[in-house]
Amino acid sequence: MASSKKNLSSYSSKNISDISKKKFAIIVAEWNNEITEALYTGARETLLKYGAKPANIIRKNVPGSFELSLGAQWMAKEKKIDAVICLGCVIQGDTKHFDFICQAVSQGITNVGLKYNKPAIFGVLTTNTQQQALDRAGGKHGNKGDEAAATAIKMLTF
Ligand code: DLZ
Repeated sequence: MASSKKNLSSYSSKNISDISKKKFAIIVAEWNNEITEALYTGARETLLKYGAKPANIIRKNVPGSFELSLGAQWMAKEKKIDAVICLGCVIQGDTKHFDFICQAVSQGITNVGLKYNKPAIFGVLTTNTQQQALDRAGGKHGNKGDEAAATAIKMLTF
């Protein structure tokens, strides 16, 4: 499993450009909110650490991960927004919901980035168990929100 070989938060901070004037939208799914709040904290702290201004970080909530795509689209179409970071957590249950949500949100976020020509980051955990999600939301495998923010910054440095 990739995350057991590499801590998700161990990214290089080399060659990061000035992001003090960049504006970020962070869209947070409310499902599994214990996890998604931890992802949000990680993402926000990473943006601030690399020089983003608090006023330039706009947070929006959506009910579940399925709604992240539309939330991302609404924010990405705003000219002032430079990058959109989508945070969610989908945990496998007894039904096929997991597959439909994961497929829809990954495709939806991809489409938003391509349509608006700006980074739209997939910071969605897709795990078999809650423990696996906790491990990736500030646990032993780092914080995927942190990594999502770092990815947005790196794409703006492209
Ligand atoms: C319905 C549902 C289920 C079963 N599981 C999750 C989940 O694990 N993570 C998540 O973010 N959202 C879940 N949802 C809600 C859907 O994302 C969506 O909000 C509803 O299907 C309404 O469109």
